[in-house]
Amino acid sequence: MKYYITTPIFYPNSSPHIGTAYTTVAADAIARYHRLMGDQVHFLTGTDENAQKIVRTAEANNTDPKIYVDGVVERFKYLWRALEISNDDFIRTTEERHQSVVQRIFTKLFEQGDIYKSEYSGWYCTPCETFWMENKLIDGKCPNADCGRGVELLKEESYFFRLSKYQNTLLNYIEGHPDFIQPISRRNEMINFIKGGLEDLCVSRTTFQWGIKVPFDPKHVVYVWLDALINYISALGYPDGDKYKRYWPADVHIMGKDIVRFHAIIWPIILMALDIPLPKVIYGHGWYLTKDGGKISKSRGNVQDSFALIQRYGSDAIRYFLLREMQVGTDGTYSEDNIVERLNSDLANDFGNFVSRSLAMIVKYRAGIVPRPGQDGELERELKALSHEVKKAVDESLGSCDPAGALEEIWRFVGRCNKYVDETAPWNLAKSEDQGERLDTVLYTFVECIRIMAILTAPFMPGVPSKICALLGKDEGLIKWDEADQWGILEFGIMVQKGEPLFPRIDISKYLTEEESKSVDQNQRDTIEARPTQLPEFEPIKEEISIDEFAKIDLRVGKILSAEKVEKTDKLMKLEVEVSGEVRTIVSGIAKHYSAEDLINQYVVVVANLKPTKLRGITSQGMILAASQGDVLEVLTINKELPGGSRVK
Ligand code: ME8
Repeated sequence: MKYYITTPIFYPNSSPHIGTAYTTVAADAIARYHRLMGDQVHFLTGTDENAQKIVRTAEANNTDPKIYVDGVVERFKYLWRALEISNDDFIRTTEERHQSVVQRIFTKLFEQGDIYKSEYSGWYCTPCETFWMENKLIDGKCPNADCGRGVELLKEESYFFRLSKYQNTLLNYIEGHPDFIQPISRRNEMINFIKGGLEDLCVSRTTFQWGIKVPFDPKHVVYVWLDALINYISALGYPDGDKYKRYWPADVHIMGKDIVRFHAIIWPIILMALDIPLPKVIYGHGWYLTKDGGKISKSRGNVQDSFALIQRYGSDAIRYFLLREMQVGTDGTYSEDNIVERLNSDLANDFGNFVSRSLAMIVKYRAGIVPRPGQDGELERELKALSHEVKKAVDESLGSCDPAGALEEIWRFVGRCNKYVDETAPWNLAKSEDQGERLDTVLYTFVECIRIMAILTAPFMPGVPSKICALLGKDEGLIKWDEADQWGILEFGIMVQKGEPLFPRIDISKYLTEEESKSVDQNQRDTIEARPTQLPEFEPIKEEISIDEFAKIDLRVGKILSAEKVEKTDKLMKLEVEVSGEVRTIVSGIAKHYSAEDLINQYVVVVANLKPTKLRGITSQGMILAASQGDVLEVLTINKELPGGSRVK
């Protein structure tokens, strides 16, 4: 079976945050689940770059929009890697493969009369990239519940898309397809909205030039939402690409509730006008709010550094928290003490502890060798019955985009397994000789429970299976979704290890402010381990260059012959460096990090054709390379003794 899932393409006007991470992690868990089921999955995410707000942000940063977005897009990609997002493609709307499809569709819709030229006179909210008619504004401000910001008056020649023409067809479609918009609350909102009447949509702008040009009237750029929605098919190579033929229609577009309207109205109408099948499901989840109830958003400036969170708690724990805390159809509350609470209770105490406890008992009572089980008793039969129930419920929840529901079910199983340990009390069985076979059954059941937990949690916490498989001395072939409610899979006689705890407990007092930590239960403060430090803020990657441009830089190995600090500075070091048989003077800003003795006789990398420059009256004939981040700096050295002058390329 093919399965095509998408996230929204996010605006790269600033770094990704917990909200954008939620959508992407949720889509990732669903994509991973389908892959485990054996489906052929295509998972798309990306960035929405042709927005007016991008122009504004770039201007505010005194830079060109493309250079600006290139930097931010790197941060998106980096966060997705850190969160182990398994997307198959990443589309940027500044890519030619997207732009050409948008132009083709715009032209087609114009030629068939669905797009026409007129004049727009009304308001525009740049943060929401939305047109508003005067009568919709609230106190002259953007009526979006989560916005309320100032709007701007526009009066410009524009192209319009005939939404009104498709109003009834769309309404009939939604009413005839109860699963099309989910959950039901969103579906009802959309039905009411459409019944209120659809007006034709302004789909081009002339007051700025950043964006995709209307091919037959290039003073217009395409309105960002018309452009953005098309990503779901342009990325597949619409209309002739193999991927388009294989994967369209999408099985689910997942997004936050703020943008369901665009996906449930504009997008289906574009597709209807093009005579293309509609996506099967449009799923609008809730928002992550702060403890005070405000939406986490870039523009509100209440965004947490997601990189630091991952560094602090680990990607699996953050994924677990995000997916568990947002209940279907409602909003979730994000706070760091909630993360710590979930991590310590669900992951460290319930899951991690079961794994370590049970493996420790196998090590202790059977020298780490998984014993041959005897006959099942009542408790084993109960556990097995529960595993069937849980797997079925997890399949249903993930089938309806409800990761929190799925995790709740899985933790019902985890909870039952912990209870099984207490009920069977292996430490008592180990005391009496005639209970040997019973103990074997219990210990064998433990490893089967661990195997099942590894399978069930794999879509949510992709780091877990490999760790568990290593403890069981198996490879990841053990993770088979079909076997999540099968028993007797692991062979007896295999050797297991106790290993490190899967999820070390976190000492919250180390991370929370005093006031926050007061609100957390005292018994959570005992700790085994705390994790350190922040992940650094990386500089964005610079504009792309060609290999020829790079080849202009002549890098050579140089040998440092002498080094001395430049007087009256604390940063500069004067070096005499032998490069290609000549001795050069190079002034370098490394004095805070190195003493002269550290440097002498080191082989370093020199930019040999850099124009000489004067620093503190000394002519510096080149530069040496060093890596730096924050306060740390390290000069690049070459270990092998290559003669000074060797090329570095
Ligand atoms: O709307 N809680 O991009 P965007 C949960 N480019 N999810 C949140 C959230 C929060 N607090 N804040 C943001 C756009 N999100 C358009 C989309 S698609 C063709 C174009 C998530 O960068 C949620 O998925 O403003 C929301 O819909 C999306 O980020 C908005 O991202």
